Amino acid sequence: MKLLKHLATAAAVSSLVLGANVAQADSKEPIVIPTHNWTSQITMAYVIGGIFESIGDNVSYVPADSQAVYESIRNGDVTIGHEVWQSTFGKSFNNALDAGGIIDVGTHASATQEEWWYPAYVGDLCPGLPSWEALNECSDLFATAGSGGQGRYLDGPMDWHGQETLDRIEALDMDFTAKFAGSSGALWAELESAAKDNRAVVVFNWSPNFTDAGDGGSFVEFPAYSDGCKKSDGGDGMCGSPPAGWLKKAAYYQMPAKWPTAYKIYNNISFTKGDIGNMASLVDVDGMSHEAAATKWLADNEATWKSWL
Ligand code: TMO
Repeated sequence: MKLLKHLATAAAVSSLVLGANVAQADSKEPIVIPTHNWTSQITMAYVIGGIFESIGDNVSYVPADSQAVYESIRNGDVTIGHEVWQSTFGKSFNNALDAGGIIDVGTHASATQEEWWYPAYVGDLCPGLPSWEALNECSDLFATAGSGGQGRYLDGPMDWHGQETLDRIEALDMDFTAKFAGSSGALWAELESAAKDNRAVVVFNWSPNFTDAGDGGSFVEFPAYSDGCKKSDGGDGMCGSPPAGWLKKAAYYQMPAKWPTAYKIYNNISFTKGDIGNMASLVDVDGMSHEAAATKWLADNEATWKSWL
């Protein structure tokens, strides 16, 4: 009887405490943040890691495949996915959502575009651009040694698009071949080499990116995207990618229970087009390391990120 009363009191006290909303402290286990193969994502990993460390949490970084990572988040091997680009990763992310174990933590302020892209001077070489039909009529300008007389499109690394580009070229019956770049750096090296010779070039690119500033360039305009138009989604493949795609944040479903304060902050985090372009530019234009770029971004934007705490 006395024990029961005691228990009842303890329960009353603990419900009082819960009612007062005293938050559970974050786990000291590291929050695992993935790094992929493009600049803003890696810099942003260190920016977000720095924000979590500012509240006393621990973080670790793990290089991860940009498609397989959603399965790793679902399993808890990786805690967050902070740049889920609609066109390139939407399918892997949605598959993980359907399977369970991953949370959609909302979108960044920035919209995204991922598409075939050419530098501004190429518009003078092929005046019908940005239409894809005009590009196709100029295909011989884009031929390289080894492209068999067809135009050559330099796609991103294979883990980004798989067969999608080849499907599109075939569906639209284009006079182009695709080559996969070994890294995003190979895309920028090709742009630089082509510009030196005033040579026509078309590569995969995206926005926000460092190329939003500078000499400029444009995305090729393909037939409009609609849900399901890609071949891999069951469509005919005769379409471009979304002109204003979303950029989402993903998290392991146990993050809110295990790191409640970090999760609340993560929920508030929202980067703009300017923020993300800057994270890329500090590395790809200014030549900083990703870590140094993140440190600089945090120092220059304290008012922004402290408002998320
Ligand atoms: C996912 N990416 C930004 C490389 O298109």
